[in-house]
Amino acid sequence: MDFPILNTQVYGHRLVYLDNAATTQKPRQVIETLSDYYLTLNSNIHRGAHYLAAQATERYEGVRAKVQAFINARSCREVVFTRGTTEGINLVASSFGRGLLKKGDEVIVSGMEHHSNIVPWQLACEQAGASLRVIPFSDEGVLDLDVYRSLFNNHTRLVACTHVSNTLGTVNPIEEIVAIAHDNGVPVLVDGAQAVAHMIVDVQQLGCDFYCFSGHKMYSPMGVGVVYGREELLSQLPPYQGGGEMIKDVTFERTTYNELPFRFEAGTPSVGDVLGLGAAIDFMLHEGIDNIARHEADLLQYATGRLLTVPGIRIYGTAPHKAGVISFLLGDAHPYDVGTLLDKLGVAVRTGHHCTQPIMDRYGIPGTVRASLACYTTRTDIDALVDALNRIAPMLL
Ligand code: 7TS
Repeated sequence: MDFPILNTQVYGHRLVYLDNAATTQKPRQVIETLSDYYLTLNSNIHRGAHYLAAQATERYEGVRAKVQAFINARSCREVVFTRGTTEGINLVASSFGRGLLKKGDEVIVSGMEHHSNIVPWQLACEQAGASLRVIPFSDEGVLDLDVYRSLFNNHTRLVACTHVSNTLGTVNPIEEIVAIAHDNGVPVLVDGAQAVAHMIVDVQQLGCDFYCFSGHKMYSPMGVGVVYGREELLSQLPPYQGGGEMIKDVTFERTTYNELPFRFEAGTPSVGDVLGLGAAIDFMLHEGIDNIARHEADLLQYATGRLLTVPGIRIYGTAPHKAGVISFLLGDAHPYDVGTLLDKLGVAVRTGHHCTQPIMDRYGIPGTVRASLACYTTRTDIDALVDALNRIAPMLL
């Protein structure tokens, strides 16, 4: 593994990067793929008659096939490139809202969603005259599936739920959540932003209808993401954005739309970033997703145990099935103060509400300090975090 940025020095300390839920760092082969693209291949895709355009198109479509295999979609038609999870959920919410939501309908979301899996649904509901229902969760950060079951009625049109909480680390039982929704004839969108870098994601096994994720949280460049959409459902949705590439024929009277997945890819995509995503998938497959998952599970257990030795610490998110995200508070200290002091010691964490304000309201706290893991995180990094916390705790408690 070669992540050049991890050799950075911060205020005279070795960088200890524990903000992987915000974005992961990039391995050398991803960075080189991106620069090689601009050095040797740059051209627009799907339209040029020339050599470079043909090469770039082939490579771009090659990554689509790679993504299809990576998440086990049935066909490349089910893989739409976006700019990230946020754009992906907006795409589905906007198209689904216009196509399939009516006045009085209901959309179920969980109480632990990132704002990007709440606000697009609020916007869609507002337009349609529909409303949101919310699945509550326990103090440990586990969704209440009994309440979830009781939320369904004849007006329920869609369930939107995160695979892994970016704040609590909870891995939600998506297969069960999908099975319950499907028993009620309702499709499910899964926000996979925090899952794809950490576990094998098989959309057919999960059974979900939509699955959205960002490349930049799985070692790829920023600016690329994916919507998986089950073909039967995706083909029923109206286009999200209008423009080049998404059409078959345009006259001033009438436009016919392109086939899947191009119908949802208006305009010039971020070709270099898509190729970078392909390199990131190669990197993950080379490392072995199971190996990554095992490494992070071991580290999560180690980190949780060590953090609990720090005086005054409280961990938020203690579900039995967690990914490598640890949110905590130190006594009554403001999370921002803890984060700032950790930074001065070279330890990069995120502080605040992590774009999950309803979770903070649920616990009655302003925010947390969050350490999040990746495949390159080591026990030495965790020790550095714990040592730094032990140094700053006396200043804050
Ligand atoms: N959904 C989840 C669960 C997320 O964690 C994030 C980003 C998003 C959606 C949005 O992804 P984007 O790539 O479109 O921005 N989460 C975080 C985070 O936890 N810290 O910074 C960004």
